[in-house]
Amino acid sequence: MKKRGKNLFLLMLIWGMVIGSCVYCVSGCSKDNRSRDAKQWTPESGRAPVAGDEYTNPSDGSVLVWIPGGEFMMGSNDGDNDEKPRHKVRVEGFWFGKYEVTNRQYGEFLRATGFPEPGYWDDPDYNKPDLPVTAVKFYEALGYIEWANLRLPTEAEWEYVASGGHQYEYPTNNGSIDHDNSNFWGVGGKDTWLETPGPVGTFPPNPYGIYDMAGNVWEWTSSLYYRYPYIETDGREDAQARYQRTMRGGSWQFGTRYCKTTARHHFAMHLRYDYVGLRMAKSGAAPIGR
Ligand SMILES: [Ca+2]
Ligand SMILES: [Ca+2]
Repeated sequence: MKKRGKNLFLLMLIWGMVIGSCVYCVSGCSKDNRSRDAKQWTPESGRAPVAGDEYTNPSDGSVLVWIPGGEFMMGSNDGDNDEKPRHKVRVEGFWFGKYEVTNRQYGEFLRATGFPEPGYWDDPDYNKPDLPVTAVKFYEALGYIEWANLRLPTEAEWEYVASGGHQYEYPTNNGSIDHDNSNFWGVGGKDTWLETPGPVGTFPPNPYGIYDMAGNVWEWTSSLYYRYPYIETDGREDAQARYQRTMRGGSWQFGTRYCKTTARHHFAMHLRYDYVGLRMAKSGAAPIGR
């Protein structure tokens, strides 16, 4: 009886291990499936987007990544005067462009609307389909977002994503910057572009899965160039106001200090330069695409 009891115990132990393994496998597989499913989100899914979800905008093909809302410290007390003071800002969840807007996308916009071509549109150093569109005036960016049913990110949203959830000094994959993770002035490593932008998505993405926030082309934001603290409701998000607009991230023609997460730059809305492009965003409160 004693031996039979021992065998029974061993049998139950083995059976328990088998059942446990199956449960673990099933739950693990389910988790993997959920992760895969979560990558693509549509309005018809009937669920709220979660971190890492991607949505492809039907108008212009922009791939947007869901950024969960939260608080972060905006600005820097060690940077330029316009970055001071460092202060807490809260942003709501929103969609943010995975890539800078490309020439391919901008070409669709031009054909659909008859807007004037941006600068360098006929220059082979700038006009390849996978390069970011450059030399776009702010007013032309407004035309693009209306056509695409999207918007520009606010300065706070841009910096929130740029900080990578880790208060990164540079908006890169690891918080530091070099020619293996960004296209800024000069060449080296994977950065082979001395005097032009490179194809979007060439370098590793940041922790949110976003490409080319450091360098390549500057990106227009919707925000007027006001002093800090950033207060969304103080008039700086007035789309009709005529004043300097803020751009972020540096470009192929600027050094690393301009690529910093907190660095701010600004231009008048009617100017175009061959190092200024744009990136899309979309609010998440209302159902997408309606
Ligand atoms: Ca370069
Ligand atoms: Ca950029």
